[in-house]
Amino acid sequence: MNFIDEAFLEVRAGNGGAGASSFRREKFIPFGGPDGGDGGKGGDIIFRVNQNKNTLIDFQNKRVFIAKNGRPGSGKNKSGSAAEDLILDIPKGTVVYDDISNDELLDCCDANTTYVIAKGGDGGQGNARFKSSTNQAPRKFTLGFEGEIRFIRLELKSLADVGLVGFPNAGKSTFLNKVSSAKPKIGSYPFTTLRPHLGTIQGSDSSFVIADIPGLIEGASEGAGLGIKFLQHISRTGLLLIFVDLFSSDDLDPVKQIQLLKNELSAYKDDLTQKVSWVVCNKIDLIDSDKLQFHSKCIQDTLKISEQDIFFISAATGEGTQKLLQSLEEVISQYKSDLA
Ligand SMILES: Nc1nc2c(ncn2[C@@H]2O[C@H](COP(=O)(O)OP(=O)(O)OP(=O)(O)O)[C@@H](O)[C@H]2O)c(=O)[nH]1
Ligand SMILES: [Mg+2]
Repeated sequence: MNFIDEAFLEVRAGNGGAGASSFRREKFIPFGGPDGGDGGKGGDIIFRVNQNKNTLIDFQNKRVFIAKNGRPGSGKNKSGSAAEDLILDIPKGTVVYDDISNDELLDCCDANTTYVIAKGGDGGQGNARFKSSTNQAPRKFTLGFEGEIRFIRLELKSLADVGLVGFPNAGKSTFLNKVSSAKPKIGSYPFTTLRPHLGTIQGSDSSFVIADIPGLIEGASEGAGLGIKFLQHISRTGLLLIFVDLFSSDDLDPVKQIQLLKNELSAYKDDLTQKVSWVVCNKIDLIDSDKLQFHSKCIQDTLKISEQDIFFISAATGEGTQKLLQSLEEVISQYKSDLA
């Protein structure tokens, strides 16, 4: 299935039905009086957060959604029936924007919640409502109100706690495969990962979710490689892991990788360098301990990153991953309790 994380829609709620203008006409009852009923309400357009959906693909082809109008009122004081609401299922983590003002309207974090995004118009009043002591036979009635029309942009942002960022081939997917039951594809070629993958880690006391996104390269913020649009999936994580390939070529040494990745993160609209981030140096199984010490010192001295924020692992063998996961569990549960 295709993974679609942005959609543009037009939603049109139903109009209210008109009120009726009618008079009671029965044998032997002269001057029966007005008996026009009210119109029914137009259907609302409702977003329902559906746990089982994980893409906005439903909105890729069909973009205009129109709810039905309310039925008009009729004689004998009969009200018109209200139209059914039109319910649209969206995945958890969808953020809803007004596409004209760009205002954020909703952040749909809770499953099974419903939100009225466009309200149906109320029905008009029938002439029975306008009867008064001075006007016993009013013909007046009102039309129904128009339903709301909105232009909407949907953005799906994964609800992960930890985000992985790194150059292609740094080993992000290998790590997620090793530590969770998620199975993103692994490959020795760049851009193996083409869409975000989420994996749940069961720690000793709590669980947390890690998001693996496609690799970043220099100039991604200007569209190089797969660009930086996937950063939306890590924009609300509590922490980022900057994945570094210790075995890459000299012109892309660990310090250079971190610098370039941070440039791209800062170019994203929310400036993701403001987030807490740790450096994860991967592929320790491929280098000797002198080289490892050397890289560790360079990262600390050049980038002023403290030793406790740097982790050395081998995603392939699993070495060092337990220590990293324990530290993640601690900091994420602290972060969540601060938010609560
Ligand atoms: N020796 C060794 N190889 C590793 C390690 N981690 C990953 N690899 C290899 O590095 C290559 C890239 O790994 P991936 O996990 O696909 O890298 P990625 O960061 O997800 O790459 P993209 O999806 O392209 O961004 C694969 O051939 C892996 O087998 C490691 O710790 N040690
Ligand atoms: Mg990958």
